Amino acid sequence: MKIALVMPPQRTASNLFTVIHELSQMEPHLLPIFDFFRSKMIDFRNYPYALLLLATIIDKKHEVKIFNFLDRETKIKDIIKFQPDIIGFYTCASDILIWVHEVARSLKRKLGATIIFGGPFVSMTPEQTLLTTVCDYVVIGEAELVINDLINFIDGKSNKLPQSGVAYKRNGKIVIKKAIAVCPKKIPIVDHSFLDLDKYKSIHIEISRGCPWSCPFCFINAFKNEWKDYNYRVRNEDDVIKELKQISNLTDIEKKKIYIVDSNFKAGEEKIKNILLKIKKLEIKTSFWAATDSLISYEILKLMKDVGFSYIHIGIETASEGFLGELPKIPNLNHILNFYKKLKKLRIVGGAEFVLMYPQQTKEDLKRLKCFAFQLQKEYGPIVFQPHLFRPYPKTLKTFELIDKNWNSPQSFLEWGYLYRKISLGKFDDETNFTKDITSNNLQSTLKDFLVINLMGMEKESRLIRGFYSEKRWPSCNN
Ligand code: B12
Ligand code: SF4
Repeated sequence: MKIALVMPPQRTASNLFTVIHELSQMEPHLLPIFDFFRSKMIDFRNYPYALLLLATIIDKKHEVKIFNFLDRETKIKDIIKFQPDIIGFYTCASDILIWVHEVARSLKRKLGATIIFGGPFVSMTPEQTLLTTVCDYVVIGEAELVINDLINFIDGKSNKLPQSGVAYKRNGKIVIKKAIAVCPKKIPIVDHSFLDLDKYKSIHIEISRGCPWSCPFCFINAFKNEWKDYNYRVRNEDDVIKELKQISNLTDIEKKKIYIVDSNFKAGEEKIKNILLKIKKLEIKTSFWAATDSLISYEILKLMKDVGFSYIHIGIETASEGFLGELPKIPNLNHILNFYKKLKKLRIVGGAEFVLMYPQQTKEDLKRLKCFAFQLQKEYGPIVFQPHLFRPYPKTLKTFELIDKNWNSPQSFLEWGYLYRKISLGKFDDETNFTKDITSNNLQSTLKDFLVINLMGMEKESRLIRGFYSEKRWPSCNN
């Protein structure tokens, strides 16, 4: 069979707000000038890792092709030319759901192919997805244990559908078979030769899956609510090493950046430590990048530095007591200060991700967060601050709380897409503003302040834009 795997584009709509937002994150990837910068330096947003993994595990008797719309060169007509029997779409909680809805419908009409959706969003909304899209099968959760049995069934080579991790319609009813978390040994050594690696500056690799924490707004929380054995797992050491060696055989790895896609690259530190020690022995002179949490030890960070990590980011999320109380991963703000202190000592650039427009967040909270960031930048920079906008993910604790407070959650796949589009375009009304205190204008001004705080960090690093900022801008933070 011919199988097309489709990675949707980064987003479907933009306006002045999205440009301000991306500038504040130091990633103005929608600005055409950034395209040049991105293709030459940081194209980490382009790599369709989940689809490479799928292409690796799908039985070799099938012809599989990846259509990666993240790279902006791929066109719908390329899929039509391929004439696939099955089309699999990646989905996540963003406005790309609108794109997936439209493109799947149009391709179903033109080609009559079987449509499969997978990825974190549909894993939490299988029923709604089957009822409100042209999708024939939803793969719930991790695809490793499911995909080949499902394809065999569609191909008519087997009359049994997988017994877990899939949802479909039968005789007018929706059948949902709950997912099973894959054991680390079953996570494959991904075959990166499905892509022309010379075209990419950043290559993705996975070392662990899941997260030991369960922050109430995160997709991990939804996964843990849905299936009991969704735990933190570290991949087999030798598999990781083989995958890295494979990459260095395929391309000049020393000219690449390796982005570790793990949600939290740290826990089970012993296993991670062994992997790091083995990577160190490979003596690859490349730059690694990963997300962790503030509890990581100096010893591991030091080892990461020796291995070649140049950028490590954590979710600082907030600087306010109330929100902090919901996050066991951050015992208190001192842990965050200490984390960046350690990075500074090791000369590793830090990243800080946090959430704006979180339910019940106030203007006062925004101010506290800005001052905290300013202090961090001044003392421990360069740090790249990345403000994210709160989006309710289906089946998380936070979303259940909103529903309890009478929020009308979207009732279809497309409605979720429109909700996320409104948020990313900065359109905050009764449906999208969960703070009740912060307006779109407050938010924009906060984003601009974070751009300045980020530029302060660049100045520390490059001394290029001296004078652009002034501490006078932050009188209340200097007391
Ligand atoms: C790398 C990454 C990106 C990259 C690359 C795009 C991508 N989607 O891979 C970039 C930077 C572009 C990106 C952008 C965004 N991302 Co992102 N991203 C990640 C990250 C860190 C790793 C993804 C990954 O490769 N995981 C490893 C693979 C193996 O796991 P997986 O993707 O879940 O795939 C497995 C299954 O889901 C399934 N599967 C996946 N796809 C498919 C498709 C089919 C057909 C089938 C059958 C099965 C299947 O099989 C795979 C193997 O088991 C995850 C967090 C995480 N650790 O997963 C966030 C994450 C996926 N991103 C997220 C979000 C919200 C976004 C953005 C909307 C952010 C923004 N505001 O712009 C955009 C959306 C753009 C887009 N088109 O995807 C959320 C999604 C939440 C949710 N509930 O849906 C996550 C979970 C982060 C988080 N903590 O909230 N992202
Ligand atoms: S620590 Fe990060 S990845 Fe883990 S549950 Fe919290 S937000 Fe999600």
